[in-house]
Amino acid sequence: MSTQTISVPDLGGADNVDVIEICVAVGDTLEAEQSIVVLETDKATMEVPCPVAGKVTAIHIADGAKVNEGDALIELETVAAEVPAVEAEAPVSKEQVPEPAPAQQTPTETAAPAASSEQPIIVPDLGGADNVDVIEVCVAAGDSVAEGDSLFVLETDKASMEVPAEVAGTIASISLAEGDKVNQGQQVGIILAEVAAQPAATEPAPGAQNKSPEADKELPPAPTTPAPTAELQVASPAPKKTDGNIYAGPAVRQLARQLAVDIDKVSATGPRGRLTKEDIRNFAKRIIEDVNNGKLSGGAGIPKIPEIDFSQFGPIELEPLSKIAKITAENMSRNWLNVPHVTQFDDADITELEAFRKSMKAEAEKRGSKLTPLPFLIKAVAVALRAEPSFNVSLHADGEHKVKKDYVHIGIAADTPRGLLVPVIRDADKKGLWEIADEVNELVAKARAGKLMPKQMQGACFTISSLGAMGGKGFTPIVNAPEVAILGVSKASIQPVWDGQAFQPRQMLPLCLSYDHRAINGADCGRFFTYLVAVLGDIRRLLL
Ligand code: CAO
Repeated sequence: MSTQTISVPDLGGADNVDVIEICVAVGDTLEAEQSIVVLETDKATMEVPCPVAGKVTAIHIADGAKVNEGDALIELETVAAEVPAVEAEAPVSKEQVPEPAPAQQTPTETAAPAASSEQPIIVPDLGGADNVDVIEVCVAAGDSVAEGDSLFVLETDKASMEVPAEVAGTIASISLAEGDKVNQGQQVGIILAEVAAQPAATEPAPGAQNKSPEADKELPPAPTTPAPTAELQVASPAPKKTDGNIYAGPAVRQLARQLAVDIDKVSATGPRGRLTKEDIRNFAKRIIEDVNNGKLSGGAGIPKIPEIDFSQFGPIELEPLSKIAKITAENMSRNWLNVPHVTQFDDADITELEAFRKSMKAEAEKRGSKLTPLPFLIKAVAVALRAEPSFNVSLHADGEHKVKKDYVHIGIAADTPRGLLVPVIRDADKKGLWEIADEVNELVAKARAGKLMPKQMQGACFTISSLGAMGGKGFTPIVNAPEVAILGVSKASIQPVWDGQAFQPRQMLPLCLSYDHRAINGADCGRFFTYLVAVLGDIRRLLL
């Protein structure tokens, strides 16, 4: 047994390289080639594998530290006979990490591209790795690229690398897709080079761009420089972050793939905005928790509505959505996707109700009030909720319980200049029609003046959405979860109603009752709705 110090290998001239992940802990038993740390420069990430098997007895670096070639990484207790000259040999996978293309390390100046400005896009030297995964294609035919812009990203088990454009120009073709596998020397596209802008283009490296696959075979043997050098050099001289704006090392990507996590959606907490394995695990954990808590259900995987440039069809103007409109849109989508809706329709005969209401008009004016059909509806719904309490519930977030409510608060959908607001009439079952009418008028006026307090919009058991003043024969309102039902009110009109002997002209009010079928079944709805229609048909029942 002896103790060996494993140090940072040749970094190809890069200084102060970030340690983005330490893959081992004291006491770990490592196999040869097992990753010790992940390092990252602006241009590439790399894993440093352990050259020999052994047991970690000390770690000399911390996550986020900066290291240089030769810095001690770990102490390893090894069997003496197996120990190679650890620091002399680069502790890097020789197969999987791309090795440098010598000419890329020292680009040579050449003349501008010749008459034909077509430049093939060639897979560069991959250090002997075969069938390397294309994990991202950053360009499409027709795209303009600057010299050094990333064209595509490759990944082996140990490293990821961005392949840059050797010349500025336009992508004439790119025959790559995410998930393809490529090999060194393979032509994968063509760039139409900007001839004038290329007075001194970089000579394509042997084994890199502008070179036929055959030419690769004549390459000098891969230098003994360790793979990290290769990777750092092969990467783009002016790289973009991969995956949108996210840096993610190969180990992190691999974990993300295993957990089916889309790394574009994960917030990075690592140094310089880098994703860590912990970020991926936390993201996956949060999703699982949300699913278990019922916060995340339907909606996942629903294809997005495509973005369209409407100006191609005619003149347009962009108007920002108000905050209320955005919240409403979010709530509507959430409720629409989560709640299995059923909407039942019926007409209430409000002939007598209307006769009574009209008879009270003068008195209402005297009181400085206004009596529309709405206060009658609020009162009737409140009474019906008491009579049929199966509607006065919410589903508990734990998915195991119903919350039965011993209070009756009714929300009123109000159209305001800022958007839809729903003030709440508290304890509507205990209030008289005048009180309800006054409260509605006051709350709606406040809503339209933007003066409603959040508390005045909370706690509703049930919502009424009245479009009666505007018209329409019926609609299917969306339940305002966690409430379980909503009443839509359309425009009353005189209809011929058969009384058994003749048609009578009756004032009929079309009603639409949407309910959450998880909480309420059809029979409950039938009872509640019949009761409500009966109360509206004979408002003396409000007294019972
Ligand atoms: N049938 C026929 N006439 C009706 C009616 C009905 N169902 N409901 C109201 N009316 C009449 C009223 O009686 C009033 O006429 P009079 O002054 O002659 O009595 C007139 O229409 C205007 O009423 P109103 O709109 O001022 O008052 P309201 O109490 O009926 O409604 C409010 C108040 C706040 C609900 C309503 O103004 C509103 O904003 N409605 C829109 C709700 C909405 O946007 N819902 C959609 C939400 S998404 O599901």
